[in-house]
Amino acid sequence: MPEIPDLPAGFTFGAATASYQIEGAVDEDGRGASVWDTFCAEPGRIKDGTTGAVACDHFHRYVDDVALMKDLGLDAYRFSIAWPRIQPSGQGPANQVGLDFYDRLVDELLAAGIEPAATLFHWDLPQALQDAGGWQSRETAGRLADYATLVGERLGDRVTRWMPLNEPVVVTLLGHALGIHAPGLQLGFDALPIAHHLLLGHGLAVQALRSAGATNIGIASNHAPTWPASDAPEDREAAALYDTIYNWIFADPILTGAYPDGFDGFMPGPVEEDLKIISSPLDFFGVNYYQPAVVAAPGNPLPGNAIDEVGAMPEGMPFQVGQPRGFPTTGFGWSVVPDGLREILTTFQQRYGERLPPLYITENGCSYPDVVDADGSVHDAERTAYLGAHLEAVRQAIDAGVDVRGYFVWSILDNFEWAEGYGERFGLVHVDFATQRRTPKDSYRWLQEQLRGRADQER
Ligand code: GBH
Repeated sequence: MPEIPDLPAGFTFGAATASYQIEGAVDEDGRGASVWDTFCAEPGRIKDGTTGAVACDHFHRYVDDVALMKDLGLDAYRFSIAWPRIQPSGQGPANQVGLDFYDRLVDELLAAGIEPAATLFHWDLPQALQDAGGWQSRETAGRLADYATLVGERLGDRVTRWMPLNEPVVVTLLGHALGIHAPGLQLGFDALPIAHHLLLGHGLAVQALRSAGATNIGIASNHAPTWPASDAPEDREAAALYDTIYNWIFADPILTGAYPDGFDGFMPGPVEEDLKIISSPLDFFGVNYYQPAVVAAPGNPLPGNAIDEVGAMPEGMPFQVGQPRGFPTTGFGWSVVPDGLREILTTFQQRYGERLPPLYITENGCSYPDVVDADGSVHDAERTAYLGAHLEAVRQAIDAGVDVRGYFVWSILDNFEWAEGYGERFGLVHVDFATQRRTPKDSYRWLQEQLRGRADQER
């Protein structure tokens, strides 16, 4: 069994989820439709044909779920607020009953001694806003800010960390360039303006949250160290381009107020003015990490494990993307490369230096097919090893001088894994979706023991 490495006193241990992946109750308390309800209803979009209509039924079971988190010993819990519960048609006054759910959840967490960390947009855009152009429209950025004001006013006194956006790169790339996620558009490079509108929405929402009295504001942004498939100059060039598009067109404008060279020209609107908003100061920057990307020039060999996204890259792209070979893979087929986490954290430190606020790992985790034994136990030794190794990578980054303040496991519960449906299980707790029975896995027991050990030490 691995041990959690020594991490600074006050280091935050949390777990993360997202509304559409766990809540269910899609028609309750006035919730409007989201783009994911629509997407799931389209044949062929979700691997197993499922939807998030019930998911973990967390909307009704949040009290039990918070009890599981408390028992585990978490310091913090990152959840997302379903925008269509707060504004069923995407704009206008708050649906108070919709807000009530999060009010109850936040109070339950606080009573359990767990700090609530809220994401505002974890991909469930109100369908009415999509009908009006979604993230292709600049207006949507302003709508995010209005929504931020409503939740900030209601929950700003109790939520201890805020993230307006989850993974703008994934919304841009999978949602609008490749069409694997809602709203299922395949715009290729014409998706770049989506990135700008998301970033503008982020900046406006940061300002709106502050005006509403919320404090401690950041982002949860997906990042992948990007490795050329070979030393050939064309592979290095292709990798540098993908690195810019995947990582730096999102992080640079937020942290430096400028797009990487040459990208301003692809962005719509008064870009210089917008960048001032986009770079509104943050209290922390959250990195979601899963695995590095390996990139080759078109036509060159790409030695890597195939992943869906690779197959989905349209013809004529200036790069081919895979993931590193020679590493173990998760049940999902994702390469397990803990050192990639150390690498991306130190890259952030080197790239931004003094301008970098404290970092959090806002997501990291893995999916394996669970086997539930007759006695109800789930022996997920791979997950325990995965978490131990990634925490060790965090410690190495800290030793190298990076200010990392916390780590959130994805996820506390098995849940609706987007286009994969229920086939991929990321939880520390097994969910039997037929009965909604929750079973803590061995990795949960391991983490519980480790966190207890830490708490005793800090006493
Ligand atoms: C996160 O996304 C989400 O925030 C969360 O909702 C989700 O359940 C969780 O992770 C697990 O999937 O084509 O090079 O990007 C993760 C985003 C995007 C990371 C696809 C892995 C594959 C390689 N993922 N990516 S690449």
